[in-house]
Amino acid sequence: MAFKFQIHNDIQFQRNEQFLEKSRSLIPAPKRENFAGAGVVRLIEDPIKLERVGVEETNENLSSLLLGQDDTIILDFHDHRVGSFFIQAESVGSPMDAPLHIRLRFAEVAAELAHSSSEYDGWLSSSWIQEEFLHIDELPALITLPRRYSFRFVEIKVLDTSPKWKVRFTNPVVITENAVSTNDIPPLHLKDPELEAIWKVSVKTLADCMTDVFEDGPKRDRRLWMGDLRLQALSNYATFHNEDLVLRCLYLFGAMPASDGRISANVFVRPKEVADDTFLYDYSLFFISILSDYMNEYGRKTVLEDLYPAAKQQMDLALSFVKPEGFIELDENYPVFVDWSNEFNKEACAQAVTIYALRQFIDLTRQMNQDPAFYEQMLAQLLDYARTTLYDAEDGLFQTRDGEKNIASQVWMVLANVPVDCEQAKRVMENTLASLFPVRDIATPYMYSHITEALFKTGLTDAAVKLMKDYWGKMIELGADTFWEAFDPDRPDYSPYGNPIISSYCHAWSCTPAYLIQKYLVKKSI
Ligand code: RAM
Repeated sequence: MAFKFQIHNDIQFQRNEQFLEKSRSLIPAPKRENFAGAGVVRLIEDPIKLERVGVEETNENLSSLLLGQDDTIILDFHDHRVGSFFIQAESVGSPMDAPLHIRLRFAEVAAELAHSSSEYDGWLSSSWIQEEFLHIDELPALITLPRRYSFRFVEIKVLDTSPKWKVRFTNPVVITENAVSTNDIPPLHLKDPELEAIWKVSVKTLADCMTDVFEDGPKRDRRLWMGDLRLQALSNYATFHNEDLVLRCLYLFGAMPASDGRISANVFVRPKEVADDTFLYDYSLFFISILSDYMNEYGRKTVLEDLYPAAKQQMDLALSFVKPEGFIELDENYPVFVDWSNEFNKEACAQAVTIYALRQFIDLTRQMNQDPAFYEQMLAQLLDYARTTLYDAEDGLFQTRDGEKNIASQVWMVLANVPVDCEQAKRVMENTLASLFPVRDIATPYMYSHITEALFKTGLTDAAVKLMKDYWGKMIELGADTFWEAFDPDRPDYSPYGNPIISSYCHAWSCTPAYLIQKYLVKKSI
């Protein structure tokens, strides 16, 4: 894990109040749903589940359980939920001569409950751990908590009552408030039940990451990231068709670039809209891609007119990194993300992502009736360098300037249409399968998405479907109700943060099978 926190206290941000006003006007009305009927379960060893931790029903009736010091119950809400948790508590026995003291833990997967927060020593703030300690002076009471939680399981441990009385819990309920509900769209029936299950979990993942913005993860980060938004918006066009939420997010990013024009990698919306002082080269460029995808979907000229200047600024800044020979050299204040792994050289990816966004930008420039000549010339230069210096005709693979050939470079070159034609693109991916597969040391669905799309795009459908099943299908086998932020099939227990208690098991950038299945499998068979 090589994430470096960026802290730039000296950077000033612009604030376009008109755009912010527009973004506020697009906040969706939350859809409230109540979920009761949680079962009581216990943790068991289950060799096929994540970290070998599964659950089994205890067949106990919650209201018949009287709990005293050190007693614990685990409630199972049967699926992933994002919302507020409520439960009734009452004292049973002698008068309540001391407060009730409890600990609550919320877990998206059972494995989280097998760890204790005291073991956590990772680089992300421990404050994300979904654990609360409560003193309750008077019972009966309806226990409510101030935060929104992301979970399937709730563990309640009674730290103390008193020897004179015990506590009884009844009526646990979750109230969820997402922008969409999975009931809004009809189920997709596919001949292949494994793909159908993958589609369903993707849609659930996407829905649970749609609140008043497209969040990256409802458990952790809980903010709008550009890289995640691009994939969420594409998946949303294939499912919920929530135009307003995409627009809201575009206007949020467009409203708050830094004073040098760069759009930040993520923004916060509470208590008020603030752009984070984190900048990623590819994420800034994806503002163009998201706008372009939006225009392809809805074609609203007024939106383009509003946001084109910010898109142009991202492209102009990116092009300032092009060296006279035609390659891109970034500086460390503006790193390219591509994936969490730093085990591979990302230089060729930066070249490809620039070409990818530049093609879209030229198209937007034409839609604005402006002259794209300068950008076309830059595209020709970047393409020429990629097709000659970065392409090794001997083995039909792209390389970095120091000769490294990695999967991510091939994938992004193919997605950016760098190969001269479809046949060459297909050969690049065939060569990738033959000499660079299997994927190693990549642990994000984000990169796996792009690999899968490059295989689909070049017509290698069987390989794409296999990868989707081996990756997303494997998460389901391990117990996923929603797809995870990080997963390495070679090391299923791997957490980028050293402990699953902080990992996000419902993460936006993993929702892409909803998009990929629709675009490359469903549409094709019509
Ligand atoms: C993490 C989050 C987010 C992602 C960034 C780069 O903090 O998982 O989704 O976009 O990384």
